[in-house]
Amino acid sequence: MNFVDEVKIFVRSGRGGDGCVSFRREKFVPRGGPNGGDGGHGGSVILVADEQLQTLIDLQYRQHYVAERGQHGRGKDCHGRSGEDLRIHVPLGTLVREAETLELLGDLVLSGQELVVARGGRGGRGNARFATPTHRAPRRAEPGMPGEERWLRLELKLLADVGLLGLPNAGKSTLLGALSAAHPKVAPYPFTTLAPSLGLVALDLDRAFIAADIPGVIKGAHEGRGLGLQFLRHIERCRILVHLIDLSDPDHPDPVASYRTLHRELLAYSPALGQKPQVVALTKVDLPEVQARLSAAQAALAGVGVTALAISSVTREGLEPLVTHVAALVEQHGGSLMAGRARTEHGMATPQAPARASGETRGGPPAREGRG
Ligand SMILES: Nc1nc2c(ncn2[C@@H]2O[C@H](COP(=O)(O)OP(=O)(O)OP(=O)(O)O)[C@@H](O)[C@H]2O)c(=O)[nH]1
Ligand SMILES: [Mg+2]
Repeated sequence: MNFVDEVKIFVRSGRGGDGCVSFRREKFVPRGGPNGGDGGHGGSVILVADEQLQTLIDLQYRQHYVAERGQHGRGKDCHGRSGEDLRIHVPLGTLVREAETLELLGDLVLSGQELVVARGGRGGRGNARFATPTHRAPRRAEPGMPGEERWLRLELKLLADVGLLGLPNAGKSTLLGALSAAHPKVAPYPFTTLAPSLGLVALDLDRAFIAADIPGVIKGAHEGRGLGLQFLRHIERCRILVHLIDLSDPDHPDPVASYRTLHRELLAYSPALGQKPQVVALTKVDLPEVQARLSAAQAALAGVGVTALAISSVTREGLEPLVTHVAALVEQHGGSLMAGRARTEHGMATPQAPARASGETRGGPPAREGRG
């Protein structure tokens, strides 16, 4: 699979170059004085959020990142060259932790945002710096400071406002395809989606939100059944969840039971996720068998306090009310519909890109990952 959302890497910054002890020696210039140059500073290791990347896959293939050291100072007041900083590109939404303690060092959420994870050592001062009117021939210079090194754990949590949730085959990917320009793979068998993808859902020219399609969740997923619950991490940042229920699913005829199953899995993963506002939608209402069971299902769900909308991604029935409702909830819960637009303007979530790059489908050609 080409979608990687957790990696461990080692970073080390460069040490600083040593300062130099040297004296000017020239014909006709007696006691020329100290001229030892400073050492250069060591390069730092810096993580950069890059909107072109969708996964951490590049970092899985290379684990060690070592920045250049600073050069030593030399005589004749020559300062050593500073080491180059080493920049590591990571996708937006990458959480950076100290590998051992799991202490959070940073969260890279804005395009171009940088985080210094290992600071380069300072270069030592040469003896020219230590000359004073009373001590004119110092024989003292500083050594360069060592660099820092540490193991980091990087964890990708996609940035989306809305998460699509449901049993396998509920119609999540089809809905994302109908609402955005994304083209997630759709097929009439469970677990078509193997990795999350994003799509930008535009309300009008100025307002949009980002929706995430994740693999289906089944009963017992918290014990590892199906694809497990690991993908739920990608909807942890969502403000709103859209829970899709398919009334034509022969294995899950009872919508209340389906609703409860998923809700229990959410709670098993994280109570916070279980408490996120949910919009429930009954899918595939273009099918006659669904239509026949629609009002009974809505009544049953209302009985447990759930208002269920009815939608069809094929005929687009109910899609507009769904989007308007979800957008209003995103704003009510502190989200900004402008943010979605800002992110497109910066090229993020160009709707097709994540779907293409994340290689979310089974059996498709392996998606190639490139670094911008
Ligand atoms: N008639 C009809 N079929 C639909 C609709 N939405 C989805 N389907 C079909 O339902 C099947 C499953 O759709 P997907 O979008 O792949 O479902 P999913 O929830 O993403 O499934 P997983 O990724 O496996 O969890 C496909 O055969 C779709 O064509 C709909 O609104 N109407
Ligand atoms: Mg899918």
